[in-house]
Amino acid sequence: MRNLKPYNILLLALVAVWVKTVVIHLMSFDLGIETFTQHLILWLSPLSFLCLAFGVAFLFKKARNRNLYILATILVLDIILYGNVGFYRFYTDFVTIPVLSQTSNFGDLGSSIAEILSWTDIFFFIDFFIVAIAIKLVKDQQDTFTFRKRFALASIAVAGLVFAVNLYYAEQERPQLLTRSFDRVLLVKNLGVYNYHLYDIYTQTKASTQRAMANSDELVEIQNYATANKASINEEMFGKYEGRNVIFVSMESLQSFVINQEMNGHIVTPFLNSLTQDKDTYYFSDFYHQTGLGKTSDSEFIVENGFLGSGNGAAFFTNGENTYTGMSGVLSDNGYYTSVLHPNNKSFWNRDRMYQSLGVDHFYDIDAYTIGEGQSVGWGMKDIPFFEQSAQILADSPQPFASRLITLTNHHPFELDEEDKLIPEYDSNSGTLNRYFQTVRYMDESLKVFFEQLKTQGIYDNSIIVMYGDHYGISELHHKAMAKYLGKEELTAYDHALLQSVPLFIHIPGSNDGQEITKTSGQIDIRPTVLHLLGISTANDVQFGDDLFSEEHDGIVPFRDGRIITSDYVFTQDVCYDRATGEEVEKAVCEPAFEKSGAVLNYSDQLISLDLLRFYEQHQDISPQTNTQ
Ligand code: GP9
Ligand code: MN
Repeated sequence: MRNLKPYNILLLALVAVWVKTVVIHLMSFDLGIETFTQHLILWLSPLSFLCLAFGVAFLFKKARNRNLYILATILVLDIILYGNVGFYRFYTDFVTIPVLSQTSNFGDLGSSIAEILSWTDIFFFIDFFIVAIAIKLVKDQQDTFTFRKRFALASIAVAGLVFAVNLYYAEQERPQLLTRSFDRVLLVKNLGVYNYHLYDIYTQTKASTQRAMANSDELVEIQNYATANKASINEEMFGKYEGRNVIFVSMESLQSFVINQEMNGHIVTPFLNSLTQDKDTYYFSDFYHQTGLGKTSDSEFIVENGFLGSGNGAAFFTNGENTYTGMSGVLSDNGYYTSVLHPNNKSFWNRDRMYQSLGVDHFYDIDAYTIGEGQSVGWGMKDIPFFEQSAQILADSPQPFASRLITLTNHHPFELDEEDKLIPEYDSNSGTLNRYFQTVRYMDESLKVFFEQLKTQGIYDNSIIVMYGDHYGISELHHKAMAKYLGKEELTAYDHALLQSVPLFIHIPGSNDGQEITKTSGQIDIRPTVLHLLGISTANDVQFGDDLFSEEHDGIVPFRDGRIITSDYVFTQDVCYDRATGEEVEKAVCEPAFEKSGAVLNYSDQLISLDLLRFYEQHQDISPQTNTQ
C-alpha cells in the first residue's frame, strides 16, 4: 500500500470539496431538502462529477504537476459554486449559459455586489486552503505506482456508477426529471450544481447547433402554410369587445368529465355548471388540451403562440430564449398591460425567462403574495386566498390589462386541509381519483369567490374572462377507477383520447349571447379567438389556431403525441374510430385529418427548435400564397 501514499492529497481534495459542496448546497440555496432520500441524493449528487474531475489527476506522474492540477480544479469548482451562490442571493435562481451571455442582466447587480458579498465568504474557498496547506506540509512523494491509467479509468467507472444510483433515486423523487421537470431548483436539488451545469451545457449546445443552421426561407414556408389555412373572421364578433380587459384563468388539471356531473350524489362543480347555462358565457364542451411534457407551461405556450409546444420536452425550458410573437407581446403593443399571476417560485418551468421572451410585462410570482397561516397546501398557496389577493392586484393594474392567473390547489396529489373539503372523497381503488373530486370542488368554489371579488373591485363589467383546463389531472394509470366512475367495464384507447377534453369558458359580462358550443376545438384556437374579439388582426401571424367564432373553423384537433380528434373521428394508437358509434373504422376514414395534424406538429417543432420567429419581422409583408385569393 506504500505506493498509494502519493494519492493521499488527492483523496483529501475529493473529500474536502465533496463535504464543502454539500454543506453549501444546504446552507446557501433554498432547495427544500427534508426527507432522508433527499439528503441521500444531496450527498450522492456531487460525487460523480468529483470522481471524474479528480480521477484525471491519476494521469499526472509527477507529484508537483498532479498537485497543481488538483489545486486548479478546486479553484475552478470553488469559483463555479461561489458564482452560483452570488447569483442565487440576487436572483434566487441558478446560472445558465444563456444568462452568461446576457450581460445586460448583470447591470442591475452592479450596485448590489457589495451587499451580496461578505468577507465570511472566504469559507467558500476553505477546501482550497486545506489542500494547499496539506501539500506544503507533506513532502513530495514521487509516484512509483504503475497502474495510474487503470486508476483513472476506474474513477470514470465509479463516477458512472454513482451517477446511475443518483439518477435512480432522483427519478423516484421526481419522475422524468430530465425530460419533464425543467425547474432549475429541482435539477440542482437532484443533480447538484456541477452536474446541473453539464446538463445545461448539453441542452444549450444542442439547441444552438440546430438553430445556427436555420434560415428565413424555412419561416416563409411555414408562414405560407399558416396564411393559406387560416379560417375567415366572424365580422360580427371582430372587435366587438375592443378595449376590454382580458383575464385568462388556467384551471389546474381540470378535465371536462366532472362538469355537470355528480359524484355519489354530490355536485362537483356547482359554479362552473351555472356558467354552462349562463346568458353571458360561451361554454365549449368539446374542447381539448394539446399539451405534452411541458404540462402547465405547454398550455401557456399554446395559448400565447397559437402553435404546439415541443415534442421533446418543455419548450419553456429548452427554448426559453427564442424570439416569440406571444399574445402578451402583441397585446402590449396594442396598449395593454400584460401580466401573469401565479404564486409559485418564478424559476419553475423557467417562467421568469420565458415570460420575457413572450412579452409579458410583469410576473407576479410567489413574492407578490402574502401567504398567511393555513393558506398553503400541497404545492403552495390555496386558490381562494390566491384569487382574493389577485383581484386586488388586477384592480391596481393599469387598464386595459391582459392577465393570466394560474391556479395550483387542484394539482396532483390533490391534497386539502379538512376545512376545505366541501364534499367527501370518492370510493374507488385510486386515492388520486378519490381526492380529485374534492380538490376540483374546492377550485370551483375559489372561482366563485374570484367572480365576486372582481365585481367588488369594479373590474368585472369591463373584462372578458377566459377560463380553460390546462391539461389532464387523472392519468391513464387510474383507468380502473375511472372506468368505475364512468360506469364502464373498462376504458379503451378511444375513451382515453376523449377524456383529454378540458372545459373552456369565455365569459363576457353583458354579452347576453351565452350558449354551449359543441364544435370540436383545442387550446391552439384561444389566441386568434381572443385577439379577434378585441379587434386585433392575426392575418400575418405565424400560428395554426382558428377563431372559434369563425364559420370556417375546421374542428381538427392534433394532440402533441400524434392523436387526433375531430367532430366525427378519433385517431389514436394507429386506429381510427367513428365518434357516432365508438367503433373502429378503416384508417382511410381518418386520413383527411393527417395532413393538418402532421403540418401543425412538424411546423411547431421547427418554429421552436430552429427559433424561426427571429426572422419574423423581415418577412411579415410577404405575399402569401392562399387558396382563397
Ligand atoms: C407549477 C404549476 C404546476 O407552477 O404550474 O405545473 P404542472 O406540474 O401542472 O405542469
Ligand atoms: Mn398544471
